[in-house]
This record gives sequence, structure tokens and C-alpha cells, in this order.
Amino acid sequence: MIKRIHHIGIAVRNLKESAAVYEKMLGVRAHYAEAPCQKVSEAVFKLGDEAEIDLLEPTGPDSAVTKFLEKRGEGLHHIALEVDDTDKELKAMQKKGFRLIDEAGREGVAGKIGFLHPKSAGGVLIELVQPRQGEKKP
Ligand code: CMX
Repeated sequence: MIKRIHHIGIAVRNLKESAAVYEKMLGVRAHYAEAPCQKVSEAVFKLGDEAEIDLLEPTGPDSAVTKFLEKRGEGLHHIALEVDDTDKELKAMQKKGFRLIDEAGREGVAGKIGFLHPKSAGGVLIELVQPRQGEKKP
């Protein structure tokens, strides 16, 4: 089951500079995190109790976000949807005709994650996130 928007990921070239812009816009302080499994550094803005905006700066040339920035420039990188069971939802999405990037969920910073290909999702990369047990949302 899809529960809510967990976070929106935005690709940026300079995390500190973009975080300053978003701090001014949102009136919320960023907290900073490393996501080595995705090869990005993040500035995370919690919006109320429900969702986050995550700014993503790649940490190396082999990051998916590096390729994105080169090809498409800064902007919306992905939308993450919270689910209760990533593996189950990936299978269900495949049955519904969506192209999977991940055949099964894998461990990410936010929990168990899996991606749908943007070419089958209206040009938007979709991440499914099953938060770890007992972890406070988002
Ligand atoms: N949103 C929308 N479209 C995207 C995209 C994105 N984030 N990334 C790539 N595309 C587009 C490309 O522009 C390309 O379009 P065209 O064929 O029209 O030019 C198409 O998708 C396919 O691109 P590709 O060159 O074949 O594939 P890539 O090697 O660029 O890989 C993707 C694309 C989505 C499969 C890959 O980036 C991926 O596996 N992403 C999942 C993991 C990830 O993005 N991690 C980053 C951090 C996530 C986090 O912190 O949570």
C-alpha cells in the first residue's frame, strides 16, 4: 500500500549554497547526512510531520546524480513514496506494467528502498521506501 509522500529529492551541484536558498524559502534549518550507498551528500528539510525535501549533491563521478546533473541540470530528481512492504509493492508495480530498476528492495538510508524507471512513470524517477521498524517518520 502506498501511504504518503516520504520525500522529494532534488539534485544540486553545491549543497551548502542550495541549502541556504531552501532555508530562506522554508524557514527550516537543514540537517546534513551522508548516503554512501547512493553516493550522495544530503541536506534534509523536514516539513511538519509528513514529508521531507532532500537536496542531493553527488560525492563522486560514478553517482547516479552526477550523470543526472550532466544530462539534465539541477532540479527534481525523484519522488519517494512510503510503502508498508517494498518487495511486495515492486512486484505489484511490475504486474501493473511499470519498469523496475530494482527487482527487490535494498537497504538505503531511509529504509528498504526500490526504484521504478522514470521512462514508465511519466518522466519521474519513483522511489519506494519502507522505513525501518520503529524509525520515526519521515
Ligand atoms: N528523473 C527523470 N528522468 C531521468 C532521471 C531522473 N532522475 N535519471 C535519468 N533519467 C532519464 C535520462 O535523461 C534518460 O532519458 P533520455 O533517454 O530521454 O535521454 C533516461 O532516463 C534513461 O537514462 P539512461 O542514460 O539510460 O540511464 P542512466 O544511466 O542515466 O540511469 C536511472 C537512470 C534512473 C536508471 C539511474 O539513475 C538509477 O538507477 N537511479 C536509481 C538510484 C538513484 O537515482 N540514486 C540516487 C540517490 C537516491 C537517494 O538519495 O534516495
